[in-house]
Amino acid sequence: MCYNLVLKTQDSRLITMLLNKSEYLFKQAQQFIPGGVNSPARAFKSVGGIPVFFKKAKGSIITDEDGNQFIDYVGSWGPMILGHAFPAVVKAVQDASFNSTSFGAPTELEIKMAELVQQMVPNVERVRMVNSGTEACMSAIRVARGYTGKEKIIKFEGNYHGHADSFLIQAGSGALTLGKPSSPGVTKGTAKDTLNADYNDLDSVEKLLKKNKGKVAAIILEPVVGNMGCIPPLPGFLEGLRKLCDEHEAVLIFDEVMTGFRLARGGAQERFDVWADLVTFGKIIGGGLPVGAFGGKKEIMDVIAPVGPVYQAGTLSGNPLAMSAGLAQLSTLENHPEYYVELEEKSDYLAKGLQHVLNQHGIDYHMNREGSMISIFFTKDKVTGFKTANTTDQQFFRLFFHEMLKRGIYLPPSPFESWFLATTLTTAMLDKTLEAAEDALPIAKSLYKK
Ligand code: KE4
Repeated sequence: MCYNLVLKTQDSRLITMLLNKSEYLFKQAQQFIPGGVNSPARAFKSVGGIPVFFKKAKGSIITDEDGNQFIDYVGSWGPMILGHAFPAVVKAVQDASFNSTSFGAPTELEIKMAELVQQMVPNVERVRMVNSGTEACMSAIRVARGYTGKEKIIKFEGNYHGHADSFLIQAGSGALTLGKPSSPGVTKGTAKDTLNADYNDLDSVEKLLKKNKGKVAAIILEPVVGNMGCIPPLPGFLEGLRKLCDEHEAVLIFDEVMTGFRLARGGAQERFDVWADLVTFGKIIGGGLPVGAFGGKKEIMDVIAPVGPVYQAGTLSGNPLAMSAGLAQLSTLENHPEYYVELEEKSDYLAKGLQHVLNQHGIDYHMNREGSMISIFFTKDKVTGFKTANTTDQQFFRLFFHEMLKRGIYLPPSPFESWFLATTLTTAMLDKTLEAAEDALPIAKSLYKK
């Protein structure tokens, strides 16, 4: 259904434009919201065109405002591991909402959530709920600074830990997508305490540690990167960071906002058997509602108010609605370990199918997959870090993205984002995705301008 829009122009001529609803809504949105979006990652800036406005979703099918349906590989950027509108999550939110949506006071639900997180991730001896991954990560580095009395942090170029000032220096995700990995507005005073190493390069970390001897409070990383596109750790990388943190008395922080409860019930820590000092969570832990969390060793976490002097707070932290949604999702994952086996099989099926299609069409590509996180980089290089991720052909990605969108496949609108699979993807949906790729790739090739 096209959406008739009557626009008034300065000379009072009326222009009737046949626009689809997303185009109309995008024009409307830009009159009230910067860039028409509440997060730049949704703006389609790197792929061009109009961001699709969605009105509903169920399982792995998402429906836009014109009623067009898509197979969803964004999944709200990770939370929807059980698919959209998962019945137990919906019921939990409905039931909780009748008892008020927030008290600003402690509830039993928060204890249940903390207990379940500890059960699934055993080295989280203490955990604090917050409202986003950004809050979780910024709180974790404050705790590390408060605990060690040191000021510098080491992060990795192209890793994204949310939009707190300390992280917006050579960041990934939307910052990288927009070609602005370092943001104006971050003061020199802040930036000087953020050191950037190269992902999968232990030497670059050791150099920074030696150059800043005794000054590094923490090393924070995505144990499997999703925000440069999916980039897994090379063998020994995580183990090497663990060793360096022990040697230099720095806090090792795994940002598992994406990987937590996705790569295994115990996240990347369990999958790679490398255990950080602090871990941050988001996305899946909230079942799609605004929840973040950070936790780890009691000795470290007890520096936080009201136990210790490091201040951290939040009006809506641990609110009953978000806790109910998160508990419904996490307990389903905890009680159904077979879901992780199923996700692995579906991801392997999709990856192998895509590789077959890409090879058939003689496309230069490198595919990274870790569990249900997948990315295709259109490059001859093996993508293991920021530099090689940036060799991806962004024009070809743009063409591929839109040809897939036309065929009802909704991929993350950026070459620097991971695809996320859900348990609700059926073989038929995976096959439809492969058929779409079969059509889309030669067309993208034909449209590509060298
Ligand atoms: P939020 O503040 O967006 O909840 O979480 C920040 C964050 C922290 N750490 C990791 C590893 C993350 O992936 C994120 C957020 N991820 C992006 C997607 N790449 C969120 C999408 C967006 O910004 O709209």
